[in-house]
Amino acid sequence: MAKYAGLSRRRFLAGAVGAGGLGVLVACGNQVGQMQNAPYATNAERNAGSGTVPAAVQASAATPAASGTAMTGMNDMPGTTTAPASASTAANATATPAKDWQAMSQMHEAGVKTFLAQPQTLRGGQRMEYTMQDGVKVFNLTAKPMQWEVTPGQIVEAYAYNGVVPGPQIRVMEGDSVRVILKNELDEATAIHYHGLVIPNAMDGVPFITQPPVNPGESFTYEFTARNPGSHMYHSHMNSALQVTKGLLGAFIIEPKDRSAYPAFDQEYTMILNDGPLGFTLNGKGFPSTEAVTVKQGTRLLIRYMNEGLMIHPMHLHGMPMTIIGQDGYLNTPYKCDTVNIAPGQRIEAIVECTEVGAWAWHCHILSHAEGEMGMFGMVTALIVQ
Ligand SMILES: [Cu+2]
Repeated sequence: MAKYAGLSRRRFLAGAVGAGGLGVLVACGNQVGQMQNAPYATNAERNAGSGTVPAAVQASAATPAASGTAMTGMNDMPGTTTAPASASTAANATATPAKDWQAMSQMHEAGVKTFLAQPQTLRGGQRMEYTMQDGVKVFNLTAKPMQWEVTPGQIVEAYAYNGVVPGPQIRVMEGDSVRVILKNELDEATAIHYHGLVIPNAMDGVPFITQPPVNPGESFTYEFTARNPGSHMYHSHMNSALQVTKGLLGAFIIEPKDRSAYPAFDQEYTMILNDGPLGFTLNGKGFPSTEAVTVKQGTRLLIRYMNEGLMIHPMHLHGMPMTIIGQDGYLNTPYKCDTVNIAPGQRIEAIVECTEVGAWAWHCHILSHAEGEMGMFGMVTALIVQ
């Protein structure tokens, strides 16, 4: 028990939230290069995007077998006691306590139990209310910093629209007149880009290309007609590698006027992927705070995947195939798969025939975004078919 003695999962995750920033992006985008100088030996650090590792965790990371596994993502070879070669490059590889596999299993179990109990937490992405003014649907968005709980006890500074990550979902009908009033309460300039929408150039939301930036304290009004149906997004287009990964994003769904060409579905779920200062998240939460999706057997579930992060995330659903029906709001020839790559900026629409009863794991299959020695984290949820 020495490795994890006195280290609860909650404390572990909370303690790892420190410097924040984009360290996690560098680490995961260029793991090999990073290993030499700054080994990312723990999952919580990846989850939190932190450059600071609690002392207790550093001690455990000094275990060559553990750090080697975490850094390279390779599985330990069964029956092998030799540390991976890469572990010898870890600066702190000194003592080699025996691996505490029971503690490892306990951490895995604790995470799953917390997830299945579905922690009470503020969630983003709810459908946004609007007001009708002279035939125009008016949406008000305020961009503001806030403290956001990513996993139980893990509080991170986020930038949020209307106090939630992701921002509230804007949903209109094809042909609707739309007005979005952005108020900037950040301490830096911002702007909103309507990603995927066919829109007048002046409304495209790119500072210095189509509009002046919206400075701190200022407002900006966007007005356009919702022309092309589909699963689109809205997000900042200013300092976006930071502003979007910190939370300035949301779904912008335009429903088609003519539904006859669109495949039938009973229930839908929008899943926005992100990576960065909040860690690896699904709808603004990391496992075990991610939202389980519960359906009745026989449901045809429409999934709207959207990637607002900086990395590709291949989302894998256990148990049942997904039928990919469209990308970026355009219907394509359907095809079946169980793992679908979602690149940054892409939206993928998939339908699942929920035929198989049970709790089915549903996660990014870049495993360093999903599971490590401390258990599952980040981009993991479940489809629960009842
Ligand atoms: Cu991923």
